[in-house]
Amino acid sequence: MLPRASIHDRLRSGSPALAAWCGLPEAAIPALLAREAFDMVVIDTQHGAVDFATAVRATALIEAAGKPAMVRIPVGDFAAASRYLDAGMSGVIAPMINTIEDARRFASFMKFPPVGERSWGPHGALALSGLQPGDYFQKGNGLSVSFAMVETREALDIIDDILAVPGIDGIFIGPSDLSIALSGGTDMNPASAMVEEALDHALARARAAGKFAAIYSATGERAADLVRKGFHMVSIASDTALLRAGAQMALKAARA
Ligand code: 3PY
Ligand code: MG
Repeated sequence: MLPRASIHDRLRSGSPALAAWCGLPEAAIPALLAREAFDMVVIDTQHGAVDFATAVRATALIEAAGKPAMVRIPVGDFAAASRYLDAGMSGVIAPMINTIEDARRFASFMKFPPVGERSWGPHGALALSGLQPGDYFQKGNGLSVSFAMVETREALDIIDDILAVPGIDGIFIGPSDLSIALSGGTDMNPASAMVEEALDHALARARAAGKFAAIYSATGERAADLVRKGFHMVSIASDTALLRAGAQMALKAARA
């Protein structure tokens, strides 16, 4: 198989990337979704039930389909970011980045010196990239993307500072948590007018900084709106949601 384009090149290609989102603890699921027309697959270890070994198995299977594997780490678990990069993941999404210090700590585990302090040990990444160790060290920082999640008022207030942190490649909006924050804890509506305004602002700031803007969407229809707005990457639903929607559709047809 020909080596695939780097994730940076894919995100800069001008054609928005659509990501699958997996939280079930079974590597065969992301492996299957990687064979559909998604551009990449995200493993969610914040709200999903996937352990490290399962995510590593999934990484090899997603890469075997010629797609980049990405992960969302649990809140504050920045050391996990380096471990997933070592395993060969191409991108990490860190939730609840609410201070400059959060963004700096995340970037430090994502990038080798001099940008960050990532420790050497990319065993899976060498096998999957086919690069020699010295080459991987030189190119490594450009082979992976670091997405800082913007999903609170605090993050919105300092969005330009987060985007300016060396080693942060972009922002990833969490519209559900953002809706809870912007409503003062009274509502969960990822498509509210307040969220809409906030995500337009965040997208514009990311573009002005020359960095990537990504966002989660619950449905394909909503993903189409977000693609039209100009997000570089939009994730769609989740393995659980797709499974439930498929089951409900089939049952409805059977009972009609
Ligand atoms: C959010 O919408 O808050 C997310 O974190 C998306 O998964
Ligand atoms: Mg969230």
